[in-house]
Amino acid sequence: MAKQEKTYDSKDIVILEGLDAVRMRPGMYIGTTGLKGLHHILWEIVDNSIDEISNGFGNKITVTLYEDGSAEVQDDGRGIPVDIHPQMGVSGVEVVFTQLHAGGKFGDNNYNYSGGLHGVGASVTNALSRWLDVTVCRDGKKYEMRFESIEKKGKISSGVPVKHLKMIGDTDEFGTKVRFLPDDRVFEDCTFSAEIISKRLRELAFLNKGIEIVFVDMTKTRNGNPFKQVYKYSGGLRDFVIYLNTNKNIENVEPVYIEGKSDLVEVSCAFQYTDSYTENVFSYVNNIPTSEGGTHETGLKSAITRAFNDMGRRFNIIKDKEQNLLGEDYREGMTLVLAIKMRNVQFEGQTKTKLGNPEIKNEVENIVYNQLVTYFEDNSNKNTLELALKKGKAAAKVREAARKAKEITRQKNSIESYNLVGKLSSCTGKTAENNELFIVEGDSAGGSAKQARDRYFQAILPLRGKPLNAEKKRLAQVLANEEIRTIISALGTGIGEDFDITSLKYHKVIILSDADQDGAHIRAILITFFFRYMKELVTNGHLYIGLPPLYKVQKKEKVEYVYSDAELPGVLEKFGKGYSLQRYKGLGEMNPEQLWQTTMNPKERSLLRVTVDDAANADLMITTLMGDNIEARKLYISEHANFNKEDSFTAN
Ligand code: TSJ
Repeated sequence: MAKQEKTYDSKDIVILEGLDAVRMRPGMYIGTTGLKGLHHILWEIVDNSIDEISNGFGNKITVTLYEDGSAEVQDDGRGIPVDIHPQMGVSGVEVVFTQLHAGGKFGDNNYNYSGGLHGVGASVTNALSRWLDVTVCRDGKKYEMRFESIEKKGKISSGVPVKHLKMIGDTDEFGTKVRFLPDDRVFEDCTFSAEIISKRLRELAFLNKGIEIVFVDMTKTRNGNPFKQVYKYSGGLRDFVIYLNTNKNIENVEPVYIEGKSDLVEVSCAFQYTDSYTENVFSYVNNIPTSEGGTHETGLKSAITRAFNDMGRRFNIIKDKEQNLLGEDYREGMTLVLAIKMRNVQFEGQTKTKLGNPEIKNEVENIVYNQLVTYFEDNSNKNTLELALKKGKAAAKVREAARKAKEITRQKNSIESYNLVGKLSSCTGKTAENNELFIVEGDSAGGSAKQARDRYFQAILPLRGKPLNAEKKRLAQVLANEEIRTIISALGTGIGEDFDITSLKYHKVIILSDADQDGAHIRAILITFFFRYMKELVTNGHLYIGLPPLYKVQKKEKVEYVYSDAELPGVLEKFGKGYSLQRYKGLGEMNPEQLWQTTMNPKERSLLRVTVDDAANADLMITTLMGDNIEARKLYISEHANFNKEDSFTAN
């Protein structure tokens, strides 16, 4: 924390201005005031407890949602310091909640690893809450403090101490408890999502081996008891990989697990082979997902490639005259998770989720390489090496064959010149940034969409059959599918190693399918394809889901479209008696004008952007929906009955 030499008199003013600035521009501190921002203020608090336990103090965190809309985080660490802070003249607790960036750094022995991208500290949570209560148990005593954001004469003062820190009794417990109510004057919707929270808590439990994380949702009861879930993984990333491969066919029973550290970095990683044809790599820095990868991931990949090639030669599985295999050969079918902890993180990339620190590549590479060599020198692990080499060789063979086949087809019938006549109705405008491609299920809806569109910037591609499920096929087979070829050709980007996002002709690619099971399946197939073979289309935020209405309610001239079952009762109530209700079973039932009005007109429509914030969960969902395990798929679909809006990897 920066040294501050304010006089006592000016202190209060400075503090209040600080927190009020957060309320004035919440976006600067938490990104958005939507669902993501709402959860961000919870993660700010959770991160503090994770740090405390990672530093060796305590082992359990409980997160609770209450019926009044508040959330609570409790840990069994040392408790926030309660003594008067020398420079500030107020208790440590007050400093933490009223000073921006005062995120738990009391001296140099306490690492603050989490916090990441917008690591702004607990004061931001306080600033954006109606009220916030803190309880600290420390050295035999229990303390309490309360903050509120109060409106006076039309002006809100944010996060003001209303009960100063007070010792309220004796205790033999240790720890910190923070409960807060997000401010509905700040957030569009103050309802926490149990799904978002439980997913992130599970991920944190995987990433922080051995920590017990309990999630209690008092707003949901089962047989009169609140919903409760305990996440605790003594295997850490080993357990994470097993979890990610839940619905896949695994090929080495025990994941390979590696841990090590240097002065600069702590590394852990785990991988396991499946019979899938794609690689799945997930990486984290200080518990933050790095979906764009970066230097740590590069180092890991070269360590694996080098170790496999070197050990393959040492055990004569790669013969002297044979060539080394490529990294991509070894990674086919591999689920790989990497997590590192380090200081002075530099994030870069489109979405600031790429690790930039150049020194980290070699650090990670050396640690992993040495450990892998040791691992494979052990005779009992030789099976895994043999499996890796066998799979790598098979993948290399296919790669070679595909390369040769491509050279031939390039000359004859390249994807780029694939015949689109009669399918794509392109738009006239030439600015890719403004252009939109609607991929529409079915010819009849496609026809309506063609009539309805604004032909200057909206292009329509109707899909006739079902596109091929890319999850179970290699690229070459995927490319044999006509629907897929049409899409690739329309986008202009090429595919696989030729993929070039800068040639994308439409910066919005919008999937428009019926709001039924079949439509959901087609949508899932398309998302899977883009996710597997055009990942940048997704990571750069170009992929969207169009949301057609489910109902039309009409009374005389008054018409309203309803987009979800949840909204329907409210709308009907508003109409009173004598309305007519139409349920749309498919896009085809709407005339062009209605389709334009409800689904295509940028001024009226709502789109869901497909994001991969949560790449690990997205992958699990895709393997659940598209993989071999039919029971798992049925269960998923029945639990997400209306997965129009509930896709775990879509958000606004
Ligand atoms: F940030 C916060 F206030 F919101 C918050 C902090 C919320 C929650 C739920 C827990 C915590 C927190 C802070 N848990 N544990 C700690 N630990 C400290 O702040 C702490 C304790 C002792 C010492 C020391 O040097 O003795 C240093 C620190 C940073």
